[in-house]
Amino acid sequence: MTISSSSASMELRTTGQQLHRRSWAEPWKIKMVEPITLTTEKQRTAALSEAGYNTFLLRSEDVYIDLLTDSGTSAMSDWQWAGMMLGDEAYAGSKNFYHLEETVRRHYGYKHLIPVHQGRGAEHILSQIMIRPGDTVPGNMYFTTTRFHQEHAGGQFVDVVIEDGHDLASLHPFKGNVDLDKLEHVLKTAKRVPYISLAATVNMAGGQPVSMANVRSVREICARHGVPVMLDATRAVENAWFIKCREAGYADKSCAEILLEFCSYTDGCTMSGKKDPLVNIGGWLSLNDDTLAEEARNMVVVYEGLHTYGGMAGRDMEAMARGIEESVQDDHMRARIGQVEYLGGLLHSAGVPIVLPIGGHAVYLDARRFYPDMSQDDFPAQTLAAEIYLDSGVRAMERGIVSAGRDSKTGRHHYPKLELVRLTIPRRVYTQAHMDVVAESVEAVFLQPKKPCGLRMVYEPKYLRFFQARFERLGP
Ligand code: PM9
Repeated sequence: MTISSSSASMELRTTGQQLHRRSWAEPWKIKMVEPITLTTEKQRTAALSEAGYNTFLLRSEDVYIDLLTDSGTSAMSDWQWAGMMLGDEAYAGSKNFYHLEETVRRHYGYKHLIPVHQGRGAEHILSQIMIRPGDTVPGNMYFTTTRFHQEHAGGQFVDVVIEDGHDLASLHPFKGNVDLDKLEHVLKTAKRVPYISLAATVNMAGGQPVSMANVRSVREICARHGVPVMLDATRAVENAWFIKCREAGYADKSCAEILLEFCSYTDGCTMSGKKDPLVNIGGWLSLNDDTLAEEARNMVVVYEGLHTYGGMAGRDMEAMARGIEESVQDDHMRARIGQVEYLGGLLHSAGVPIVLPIGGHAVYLDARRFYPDMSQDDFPAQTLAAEIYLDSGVRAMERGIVSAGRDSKTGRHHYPKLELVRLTIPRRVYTQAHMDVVAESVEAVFLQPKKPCGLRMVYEPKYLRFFQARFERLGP
């Protein structure tokens, strides 16, 4: 197994046996543009202060290059936009629903499709129908909304990711893998485990993938214990690309084939259509079990909408069906992950501390190494995201102690090992030149001679605090 995956350039052996570097390019050209403007430092200082030093609270018109998230920020293709015009906006039984159902079955392989407005809608329904108070839900590292819904339903999340997933120095090619011993232990000792929550890729570990060998073993172990495997398939196509590039025996398979095999080891999935499937809104819950699917359909009408639209317009379902077809193309994935690697490569060669291997949807900065003297209680990653915005108008996202929130029982902060800032790349939106600008800004912040003192939280919302918390600067 090698760590090399798609790189910003590939090597071709010519007839003269000389090695020449050849670049890849995106498999699309630009038909419509959206202007963005660079603000002054004075404007950014005012905007950040008004936003309480939380990049989620900035107005997008005050942002130059928006790397807050890859969620719902993709550019749709002309084929997807054409599909929008074919929206069948019937309340019940829209033909776009049946197209989406058929597409999800063909590419993800699950029997039942319950549409929802976005990923957390699916997490809510899954948690409510499967988790009982006192249950334990093992997972390969927490995700904010996923853990929230598990705990809200009375469950307790237990992290069973391999130790490498928490280790910034590890170059393990599949840092998202489940530690099979930890999983066995939970399955043997917990009172009741409703399912294992398996994410591919693992967002909070740095967009790190899970290997096919690992999901196969997870399946075998869970089957022995009679416990279903529920996949967070939000970025499972990106995961498939990493398997193709890094796992023996998969180089000649397509992303689509790998995705289908991966999902075949799981019993259902939650999906935020705002990521891999290349749309601005939408999601679904898939289940193979008929009884569970019936329960989910009963519930979706209460919280999302009828079971043939689940909060989406017909045109949104059509755009998502078409987005899925485009997302599983190898050429798309090569360029998508190639762009993330391009940015990561620039930063790494400039000596900026990032999570390695470079992940699927984002480059993650190690905030502790930007500010080695800052206590985690002073929010280093939140501070770093604010400093990057001040420097250049680039918007990033905190993925450290603020995102980790508080223990629902003790009320104390969770102290995650990883204190990261995420530079998340929207799909098909920015060019390589934008990535150059981002890298220069982050490097400038890394080299700043005068370091900030950190932040103090002055408003903390009850749930998922990272979205709306407000801060003030410590020190001058
Ligand atoms: N992820 C992200 O920026 C959206 C905002 S942060 C909560 O990474 C996974 C792996 C996600 C995810 C959202 C959801 C929830 C579930 N699983 O945002 O509700 O990365 O569509 O999906 C964000 P929705």
